[in-house]
Amino acid sequence: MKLIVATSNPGKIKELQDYLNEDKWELALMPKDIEIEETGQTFTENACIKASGVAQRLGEWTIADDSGLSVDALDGAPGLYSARYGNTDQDRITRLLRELGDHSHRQAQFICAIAIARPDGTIYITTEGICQGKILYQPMGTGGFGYDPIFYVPQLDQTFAQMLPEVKRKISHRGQAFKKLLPELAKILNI
Ligand code: ITT
Repeated sequence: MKLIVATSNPGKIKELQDYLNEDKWELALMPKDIEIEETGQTFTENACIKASGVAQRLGEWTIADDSGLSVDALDGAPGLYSARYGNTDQDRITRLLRELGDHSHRQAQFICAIAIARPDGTIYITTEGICQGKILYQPMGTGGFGYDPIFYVPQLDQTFAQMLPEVKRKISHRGQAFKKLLPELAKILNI
């Protein structure tokens, strides 16, 4: 069955494809000229806005991901504004490290909301996943994307950018969201 992947973030495209390739989906990227304004107050609302908007325009099942990094000592910033925190991944990391400075409390959470919309734009399901970690004082690792080089997971003694992709895939916020989603995806394939 055809499923449109409604994101223009190359890092997310890669990870979403990795999760979904295990199923029998015919994945397609959304056309580059579709722009959807993220006006929601939560990650889940924004994931729904993106999935629903793209599904309606294309008349196809659509999956969208809204995610971000919430830093305790910055009162949850950048949070919903994680993508709008700077122009490039490098800018966003530099700004976050500057604003956090040498604050000793470095706890942070990555949050991921996934929404799947039916071809008529109505929402079929949403799930959310969270991954706890700490913000390093400087980036480490070259893998992954976005804020991965500064997000350290104490249990594995590695940043997301130092992990093998399959390890990040299992433990990340996106991995937690997909764990809840997979049984539902199987149901859609049988509709
Ligand atoms: P789309 O809306 O087109 O999907 P986006 O990059 O604008 O792309 P979001 O609004 O959801 O997506 O913003 C998410 C931000 O959080 C963005 O800056 C990402 O790089 C970052 N982010 C999300 N998941 C991440 C992950 O697993 N590792 C590192 N950074 C991540």
